[in-house]
Formats: sequence, structure tokens, C-alpha cells
Amino acid sequence: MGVRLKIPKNHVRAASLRIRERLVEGEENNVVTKSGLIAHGRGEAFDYLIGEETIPAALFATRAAAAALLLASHPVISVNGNAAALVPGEMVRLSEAVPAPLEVNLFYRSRERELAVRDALVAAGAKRVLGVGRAASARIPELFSERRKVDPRGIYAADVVLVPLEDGDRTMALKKMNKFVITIDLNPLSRTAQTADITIVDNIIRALPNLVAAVDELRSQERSVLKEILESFDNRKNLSNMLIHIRDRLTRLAEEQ
Ligand code: PTJ
Repeated sequence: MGVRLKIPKNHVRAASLRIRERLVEGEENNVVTKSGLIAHGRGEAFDYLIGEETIPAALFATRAAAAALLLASHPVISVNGNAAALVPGEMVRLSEAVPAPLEVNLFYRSRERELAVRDALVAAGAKRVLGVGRAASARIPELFSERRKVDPRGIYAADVVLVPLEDGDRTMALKKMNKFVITIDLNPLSRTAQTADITIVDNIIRALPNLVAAVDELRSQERSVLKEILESFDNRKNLSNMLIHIRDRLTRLAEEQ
């Protein structure tokens, strides 16, 4: 067990340090893989550039994602180690709100980790978790990482898949299987962000509660209204707006120096 940090309440970066501690604890409990800690650091850097807040383009993508999940005939929520450590309760709430099953899907898959991720979701209230052990018996074609292992009742059969903090290869493989892919990724330039149908460029910590709220708000809407929301969304244009936001913010900060 590593040295644990006691975070002073008035520390300027207390919230960010608390999130890091959650991931470190997750790593000690096998939920998070070591590479997950590195991935978080990359995410933090982009969050700095964005301004550590949810900007309108991210909210726009969140609403489109909620509409896509509600319109789907078989939506599935893919859960990796970082997501299970950071937002287990919100994952369960989203799964109930849509409704859509939760499926464990790991890049660094081991028996211990799949059980640890499942247990984190169950501790947060999940009643059913797909993709654990022999249940992950189907394969995503042309994919060679452990992420190819999927549940025939879950991701394999899904029409819409939410894959937060995803790797580029699997997003492309899911697209080749004609799945509609929604991702949450702080890096608007990652292959996943660029390949997905809807990219929410926001911290998963902020994005998941927003997504649950959007699903709750839109659930009572007619399908035609949901279709309109989805059709008015253009991922390329939205990613471009994210980059323009970062560019303008950096210009402003540079001028203030
Ligand atoms: O739990 P496993 O075994 O499935 O492994 C999970 C990781 C995250 C290690 C694996 O999927 C991986 O290697 O992912 P990548 O390729 O590093 O991509 C992760 C993406 O998520 C990067 O583009 C990061 O910028 C982004 N990211 C990191 N933390 C956050 C984030 N996006 C949103 N919110 C975050 N908190």
C-alpha cells in the first residue's frame, strides 16, 4: 500500500487531488490499471486547457448522446477501470435511467480486474453486470486487444454503445460493426474522439451527472423530438467548436501574461 495523501480542505487543487486519490485507491484495489493513472494525467492536461468546466459544446454533445441512448433499441454502457473508480454511482444511475445494461470491458483484462470492476459497480448499486468471465464469449472482429472480448447479450448485440475513455482501435472496430459510438474524452484530437459518432469532450466526473440529467429531462419527449436533436448534431463541427474554445482561451491567457 502506497503513502496516502491527506488533502487540506483549502488546498487550491483539492478537488483534483481527491480525484487522483480515488484513482490511486482504485489501482490498489485492482479496479484501475497502472496505465489508467497515466491516461488520467493526459486527461487532466486537456482539462486545464479547456478550463476545467463543462463548455456549451460539451453540453450540446451530452444532449445528443442522451437522445441517441433513448432512441436506441439495444443501448449498452461499457465500463473500464477509470470509469468504475471515478463515477460508479453515476454509471449505475445512467444504466437505470436509459435503461441500458452495464458491461465490463477492459483493455488490460485479467480475472482479478474484471471482478474488481464488477464489484465496484455492484457496491454502487448495480443489479446486473455483463461481460465478466465466460460471459464475455463473443469477439469483436479485427481487434487484437483484450477489448475484443464482449458479451453476446451486451456490446456484441448493441446498436448504440457508450464507451468512455476508450482506445482508438476499438472505436474503429465498433464503427466497422455498424455500431453508433458515443464517447467521453477530454482530448478532442484522440483517435476515439475523432472516430466516434458523438464525442463529449468533458471530464467524466462532470459529464456523467450531466448525461443522467439529460436522459431524465428528455425521457418524456416524443421520438420525433429526440430524432431532431440527434440530426441537428454534427460531431466534426462540435469538435471544431471545442478546439476553437481552447484556441481562444489560450489566446486570452497569453494576452493577459
Ligand atoms: O481499465 P482498462 O484496462 O480498460 O484501461 C483503461 C485505459 C484508460 C488505461 C485505456 O482505455 C487507455 O489506455 O486509454 P487511452 O488510450 O489512454 O485513452 C484514454 C483517453 O481518455 C485519453 O484521450 C484521455 O485524455 C482521456 N481521459 C483521461 N481521463 C479522463 C479522460 N476523459 C474524460 N475524463 C477523464 N477523467
